[in-house]
Amino acid sequence: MTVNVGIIGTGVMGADHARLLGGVVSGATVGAVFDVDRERASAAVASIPTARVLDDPLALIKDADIDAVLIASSDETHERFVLACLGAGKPVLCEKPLAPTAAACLRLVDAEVALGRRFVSVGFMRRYDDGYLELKRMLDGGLIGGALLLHCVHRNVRAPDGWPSEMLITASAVHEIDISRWLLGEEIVAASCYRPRRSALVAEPTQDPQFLVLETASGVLIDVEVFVNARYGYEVRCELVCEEGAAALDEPATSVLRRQGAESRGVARDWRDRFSGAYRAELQDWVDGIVAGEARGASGWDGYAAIAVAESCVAALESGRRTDVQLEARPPLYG
Ligand code: ISE
Repeated sequence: MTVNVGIIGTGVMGADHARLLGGVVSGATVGAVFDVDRERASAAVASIPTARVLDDPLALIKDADIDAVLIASSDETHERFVLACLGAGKPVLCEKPLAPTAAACLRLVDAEVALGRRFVSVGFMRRYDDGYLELKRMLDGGLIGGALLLHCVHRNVRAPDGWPSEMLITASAVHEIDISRWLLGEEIVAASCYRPRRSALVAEPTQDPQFLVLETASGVLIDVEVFVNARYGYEVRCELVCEEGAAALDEPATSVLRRQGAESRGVARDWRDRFSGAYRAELQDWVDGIVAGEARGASGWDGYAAIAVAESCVAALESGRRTDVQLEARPPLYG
């Protein structure tokens, strides 16, 4: 079976997914695309002969030739499109965030639960990164004892001027929120957010960098430095400190240059560069799951929980106080 995918939104991420689904991922093809900018949609599939450019995203979802849908449009459109996919009974991979608020995510979780099976996957691609997978194998294999602390760093080269301060949490640190829940296998129950001195290179009023402290149900402490105007490159670090050892992500494999008495290596420019393997593996697993009749990867529940924690971080940023995370009870559908 070849999975015929429809893509909604062909900006940076949607176009990259189209390239992978149209030529790299096995067992898939791109059947149709939609973007508010029709020319951008055409350009994204210029080398994919099977792809039609449609003018109506809801018609794309309902199209009888489309087996599954990938949503990479702007965040505020996600809820409507995911709901339409659920209505059509089609598997859907939605870029993060599943929806912009926890309340909206919960509506999607409820709609999926009412159908009695999982259709929704959320694009938390770090779960497919070799480094994170190895950390999880070490922890779950009991190699280094129980987890105590998790130190995380998330740096981008530059964010657009005027980025609201909460975007550092909802667009960037939300990846650390998801990967911590996945790695540690438990929920985050409270969040604090500190405001270090603002970088003088960043336009007001963005608070950049920020420092988050998250607490899990069993008491593991997670600290996250998020700095979206670090200028020098894109960097993600993660160190897990356990009772009998510590394990950290290594530098992704690159070459070292030795020249004029100095040694240097490249730094990724952005997340597509750093996580290219993870994006590919995520799409392949999504497609293989569709063929096998199951939804894989981060679930609708994971999408909801990540945004619920992010909302507590934003509240902590605004109030300066430690904030409890409000989570509903997890429905049995999500294990
Ligand atoms: C971006 O939107 C992403 O999703 C990247 O994975 C993340 O690292 C970056 O900070 C975000 O801005």
